[in-house]
Amino acid sequence: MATPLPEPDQDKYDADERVKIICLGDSAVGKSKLMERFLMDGYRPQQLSTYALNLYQHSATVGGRSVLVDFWDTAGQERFQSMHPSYYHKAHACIMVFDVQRKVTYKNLANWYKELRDYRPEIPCLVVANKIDADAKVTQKSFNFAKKQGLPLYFVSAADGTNVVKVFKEAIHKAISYKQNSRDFMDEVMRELENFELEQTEQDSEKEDEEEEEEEGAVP
Ligand SMILES: Nc1nc2c(ncn2[C@@H]2O[C@H](COP(=O)(O)OP(=O)(O)O)[C@@H](O)[C@H]2O)c(=O)[nH]1
Ligand SMILES: [Mg+2]
Repeated sequence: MATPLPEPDQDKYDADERVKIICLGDSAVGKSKLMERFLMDGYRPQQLSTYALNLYQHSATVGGRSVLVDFWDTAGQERFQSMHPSYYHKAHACIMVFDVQRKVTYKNLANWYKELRDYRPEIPCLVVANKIDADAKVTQKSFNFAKKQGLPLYFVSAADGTNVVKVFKEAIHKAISYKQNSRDFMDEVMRELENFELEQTEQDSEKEDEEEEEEEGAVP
C-alpha cells in the first residue's frame, strides 16, 4: 500500500505563490549536498521513499510576497539515467548538476537536458559545476554545453558553500517569473482545467444551497 503524502502545513495555505524546482544530474555529483547546504538552517527533508524522491520545502520572500518552494531531489532513480515523468510534472525551474572531477557527469548533461526538454520545453534551467573546492583551477576551463544551450553556468561547492545561495536564489526567481509569465501550452491547459473544476464545484454548491432552501421552504 502506498504511504500517504505528509499532511500539508499552514505555510502552504498562507503562501502567495508556490513553485516547484527540480534537481537533475548523475549519481554522486552532489545534488543532495547542495540542497542541504542551501537549506541548512531549518530545512525539513521529507523522505518519500515510496515515490523515490526527497522533497524539501523552503519559505522565501520575493518582492514582498511569500513564496513556498518545493525542492525535489532524486533518491537514487538517477542511476537509471532517467526520471519518472511525475518528477518533471509542473516543475517551474531546474538545477542541472555535474561534478567537475568526473568528466562523464558533464557529458551526461546532454541526456538529462534532452529528457528535461521532452517534458518541460520552456522552463528555466541552470547548469551547476560542483566540487570546485577540489580543484580551484577548474573555474578557468570552459564548459561549452551551457553556452551552446544558452544556459547560465555557475561554479559552486557544496562542501565550502561557494555560490550555493546565489544559485538557489537565482533558481527561485526564475521559477517565479516563469510561473507568472508562462505561455507554456501545457501550463495553460492545466490552469484552464483547474479553473473549470473550481467553477464546477462552486456551481454545484450553489445548486445544493438552492435545493436546501427549497426544501426548508416546503416544511410548514
Ligand atoms: N569535495 C566535494 N565533495 C562533495 C561536494 N558535494 C558533494 N560532495 C560529495 O560527493 C558525494 C555525493 O554527494 P551527494 O550529495 O550524495 O550526491 P547526489 O547523488 O548527486 O545527491 C558525497 O560523498 C559528498 O560528500 C563538494 O562540493 N565538494
Ligand atoms: Mg542524492
